[in-house]
Amino acid sequence: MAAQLPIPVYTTLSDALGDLQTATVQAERWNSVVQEYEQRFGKKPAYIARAPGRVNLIGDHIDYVLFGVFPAAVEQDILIACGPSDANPDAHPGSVAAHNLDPRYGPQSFAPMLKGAPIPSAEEQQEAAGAVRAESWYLDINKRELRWESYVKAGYYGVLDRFFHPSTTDERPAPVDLLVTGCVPAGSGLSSSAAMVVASTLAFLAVNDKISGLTKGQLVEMSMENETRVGVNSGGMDQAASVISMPESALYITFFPSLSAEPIPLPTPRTVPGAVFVCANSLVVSDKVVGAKTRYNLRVVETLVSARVLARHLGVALKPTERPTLREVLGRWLGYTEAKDQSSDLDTETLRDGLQRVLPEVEKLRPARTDGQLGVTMEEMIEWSGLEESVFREVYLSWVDVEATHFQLFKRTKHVFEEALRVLQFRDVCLRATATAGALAEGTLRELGALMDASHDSAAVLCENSCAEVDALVRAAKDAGAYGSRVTGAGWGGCTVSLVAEDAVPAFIAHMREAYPPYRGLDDGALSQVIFATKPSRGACVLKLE
Ligand code: NG1
Ligand code: MG
Repeated sequence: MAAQLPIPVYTTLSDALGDLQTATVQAERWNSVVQEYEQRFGKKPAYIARAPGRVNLIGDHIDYVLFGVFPAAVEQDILIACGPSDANPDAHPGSVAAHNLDPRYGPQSFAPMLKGAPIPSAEEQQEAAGAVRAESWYLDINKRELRWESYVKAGYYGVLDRFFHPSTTDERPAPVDLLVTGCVPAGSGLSSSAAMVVASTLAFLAVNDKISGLTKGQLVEMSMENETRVGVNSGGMDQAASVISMPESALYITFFPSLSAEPIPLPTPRTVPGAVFVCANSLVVSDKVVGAKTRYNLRVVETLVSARVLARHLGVALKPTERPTLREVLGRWLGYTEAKDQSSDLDTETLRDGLQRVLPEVEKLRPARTDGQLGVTMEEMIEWSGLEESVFREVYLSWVDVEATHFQLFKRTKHVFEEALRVLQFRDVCLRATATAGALAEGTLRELGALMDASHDSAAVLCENSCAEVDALVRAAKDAGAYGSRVTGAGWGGCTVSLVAEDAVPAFIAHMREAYPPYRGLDDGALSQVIFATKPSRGACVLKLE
C-alpha cells in the first residue's frame, strides 16, 4: 500500500528529479539553492527536502468530513536546503536560522523552549539530581497573522514532539540552518502551505537523522498535525497528496478508518488519448480567514453539527460528548457498528449505495423558513442538536473560533454527500478508461468534465467557496472548450482546474488570456506562471548531499 512505503532519500540529483517534465529547470533551482546556502551559511547544506503542491481534481471540502478525495501532486514544489549549524548545541539546543530566497520573506531565527517544567526548589533540585523534566517543547506560532516562518515552526513541532519529547529522552535536537525556496504560488489553492509544512517536517527529520524507519503515511500524519498548529483544522488531503503522489496517477485518498491512498491512473495520453488538466490562477488570494471570520473552520463546524442533527433524524444514537463526522454517521446508519467500521472500511460499492440512499434524508435539514435564509441561527442549531446549550458549546465550539449569524447545515450536507458521490464516479470512470485503453476517449472525457462542472456548481451554490473571479474563469474555460472546469482546493479565490483536449491547449490558453481581464497585460513568461497544463507528479523526497 502506497502509504506504507518508506520516505525516499536519494543521493543524486538526477534520482531526486526522476521523470519531472521540468527537470532541467528544476535542476537549476536545486543547484542555485545549494550555492546560495553556501554563501549565507558558509558551508554546503547536508540535505535538500522537497515537497510538491497539489491540484485536487475533484472532492473539495469533504476531507475533513472523512470522505475520499482525488488529488494529484503538481510539479511546482518547495525546496528546503538544510544542515546542522555551528551554534553551540548545548547552549542553544534546536535553534534555527531560517532564510528564504524570496526577498519578501526576511530571515528569522528562533529556538524551541522547554515548557511546563515545575520550577524546582534548591532542595528538590539536589534531590532530583537533574531528573526534573520539562513537559514539552514550545515554539511561538502566531495564529492570527500568517507569517512564512510559522510553517517552518509548524513542521518542526511534530519532529520535536515525536523524537525529542523531554519526558522520554535526554537527546536534544540539533541546531539547524535552512534556506527555503518555493514555486507553488501562495494562496492559490495548490496547497503551498502543506508543501511548506511537509518540506519543513522532512528537513528537521533529515538533519536530526530521524527519517529511516518512517513511512510516508507517518509523515502525512505528522504533517497534518503540524499544519493544525498554524490554526487551520484541515483534513489530510494536501499533506497526503504532497507525500504519497506518483507520476501518471491521481490518488484516491480516504481517511476513515485510517489514511489510505490508492493510485488511480488518469486518462492521460497513455490510456485515453488526448486530454490534460490545466490550472488557472484567479490571482485572488484564497484566504481561509476573513477578519474574525474563519470561513474554512466554520464549514468544519457546520458539517460536524449537521452530522449530529442528521443522526437524530436517522435514528442513529450518539453519546452527548462525541463528535462524529458525516462519514461516520453514514457508516453507522448503514449498520456498521463503531468497532466494525473502525476495522473494515465500507467498500466503495456499499458507500456509493449508502450515499444515494441518504441523500433524500438530507431534506430533513432544510429549515422551514420564510425569510429566504436556508441556514439556521445558533439557537435553532442548538435546539436541533438535542443537546443542552452548555454541552453543545463545549463539544462543537470550544476548540475553534467561528462567527456567523446563520449556519448552513442543509447546503453543506447536500454538498458533502453529492461531492463524495462524484469522487466515486470520477474514480470509476478513470478505472474503466484504463481497463479499456483508448476506446472511450471522447465519452470518457465528457463524463469526467460533467462531474467537474457539477462539482463547481455545488461549490458555488451549496458550499459557497467560490467567488466572482473564479466563476468568471470557469465560464471562460467552458467557452474555450474545456470538457469541465472547477475551483480547486479551499476556494474563495485561488485556482481552477480544467480538463482540456491536449491538442487544444495553446488555443485554450490564448482564449483565456483574452477572456480573463487580469491575464490581458501579462507577457508569455508571466502568463505561464498563472495558467499551465499539469501532469501528475511524484511526491516528497529528500536528497542527501555529500
Ligand atoms: P488548500 O486549498 O490547500 O488550502 C484546504 C485544506 C484541505 C481541503 C481543501 C478543500 C488545508 C491545509 N487544506 O486546501 O484539507 O479541505 O481546503 O477541499 O487547510
Ligand atoms: Mg493550504
